[in-house]
Amino acid sequence: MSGLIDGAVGWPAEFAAAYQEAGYWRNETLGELLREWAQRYGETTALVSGVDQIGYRELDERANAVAAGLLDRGITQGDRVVVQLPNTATFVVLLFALARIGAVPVLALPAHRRTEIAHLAGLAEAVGYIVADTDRGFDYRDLADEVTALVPSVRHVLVDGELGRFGGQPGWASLADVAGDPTAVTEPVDPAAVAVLLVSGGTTGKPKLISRTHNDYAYNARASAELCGVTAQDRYLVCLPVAHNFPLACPGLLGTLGVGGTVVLCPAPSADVAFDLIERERVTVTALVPPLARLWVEAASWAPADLSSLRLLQVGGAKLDANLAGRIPETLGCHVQQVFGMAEGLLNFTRLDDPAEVVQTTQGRPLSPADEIRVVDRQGHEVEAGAVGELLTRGPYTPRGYYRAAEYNATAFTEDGFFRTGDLVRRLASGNLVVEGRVKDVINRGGENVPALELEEHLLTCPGVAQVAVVGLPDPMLGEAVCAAVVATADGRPTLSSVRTHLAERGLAQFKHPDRLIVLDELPLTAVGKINKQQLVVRLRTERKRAATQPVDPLAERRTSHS
Ligand code: OOB
Repeated sequence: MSGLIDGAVGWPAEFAAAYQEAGYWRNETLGELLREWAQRYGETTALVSGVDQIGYRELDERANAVAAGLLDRGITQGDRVVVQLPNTATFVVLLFALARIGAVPVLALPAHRRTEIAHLAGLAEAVGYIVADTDRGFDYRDLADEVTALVPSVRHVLVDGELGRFGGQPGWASLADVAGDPTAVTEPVDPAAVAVLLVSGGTTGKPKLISRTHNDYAYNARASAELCGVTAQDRYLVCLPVAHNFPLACPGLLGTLGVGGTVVLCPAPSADVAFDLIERERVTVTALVPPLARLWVEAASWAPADLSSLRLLQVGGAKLDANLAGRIPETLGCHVQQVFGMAEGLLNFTRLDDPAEVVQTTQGRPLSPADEIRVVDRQGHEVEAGAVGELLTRGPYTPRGYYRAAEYNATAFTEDGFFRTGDLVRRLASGNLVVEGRVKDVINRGGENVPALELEEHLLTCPGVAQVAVVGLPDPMLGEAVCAAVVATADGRPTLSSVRTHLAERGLAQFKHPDRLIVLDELPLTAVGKINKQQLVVRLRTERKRAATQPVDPLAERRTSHS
């Protein structure tokens, strides 16, 4: 048994004891849980992945064999291994195989590339890197080759599929050859030890890692499943990348397996692929980010599919527009649930029996009775009821620090262990939270503060605007100018003057109106599919520079129209 890995921050003993006492933590590891589920649910289908159907017992056996194979290769308790796999059964087998030997997966997303993977592997001093051979036209073996050159701690590269030109290279193996005698897997794993390292969703700076223990993550999944009423009859579709906390454990894959349901792995979140699977596999629950929810709603109106099995669509990861929330039940024929969560822990959900107004206009309330919430002003004092402030939190599944980030933790957490989420919220009398933006997502326009989310919500009501992201761009006069990047509706032609007129009619103060409006075909997205403002700013700045040096660029004109 070993405690937390070096660099992970746990809970103070008195809190740990209280969480145990209250039954949130049950001294269980993910590896043992799968064994229990296999005993309980036996031949029931646990996973559907392509043409494969895998029962609980078989999943357990596969995880055992791979666990033994990893041990044979010298991967052992406390070792970190970067796992970067698409939504396949292999991901699930590895998650449990690593859990069984107490090794810790660093859950990278398929969209990550050299910069992110080398950073994460280096930060975690990973000993291994597990990839698919190729996926969606990208060769992950070439990436692994680059990463091993950059991060010397990575000694093992395990490939799901063909080794190709790397066959015979020391340290490289095909996962098909990673199997051993399961009786070799004997060393117990500490439930208080780290089960997974999640990648932070923050869009500023380098990604950080969040250590989640077996105890806390098992609770996260179990309590979420209970809140969502997930049972053995449910069939959960993993559309978002499975390595993201939302589809993995909120309740996602782990929550569904815990109750004996079936998890269907979807290779891509697009409506055409997902709708076919929903119809064929009679999917009942799934989770999306708002940009995908919008695409699904649009697709359902022109490409009818049989989605009658779907009972619940969870939407989270970024603010869901109330109007779109209202359209989901009528177009997709299911309940909608808002989920405001974070890899750092805290999860808020609207409840299944909440009135439509709460479901459409709030981001829900905390999952656990032990979640502690504070809404504070810049000085750290609690704001008046209903006022906007920064959300601080601590609780049984919110760790007390980022992994290996002592200096950053000193400001990211209060002295008494509350995590400063950086999210601006209002807490309603009902306890529900309304997200009002990010602390740092405020544009300083000539000394006046323009909260980006507030303006975005107004802009979404303008005729012709389908999607929007508001960012600040450097400006010699104002310091920062307010720039709205919009995607137009099929028949819409929004211009700077049309939206300014509309915003004035809505009574929005003039200083909050955009200084520039740029119409784009699409907005850049993050690895999990949220709008990526960091990338948008880079793109807008580069285009502006190019426009300044090359007055006529017909191609750029065609791609984007500035008004
Ligand atoms: C989820 O996790 P992350 O770690 O990718 O991102 C967390 C951040 C939050 O701090 C917040 O700024 C934003 O994403 N966010 C939302 C939101 N859900 C997340 N902002 C507004 N409304 C929402 N509903 O994104 C995540 C993790 C677990 C479950 C769901 C989402």
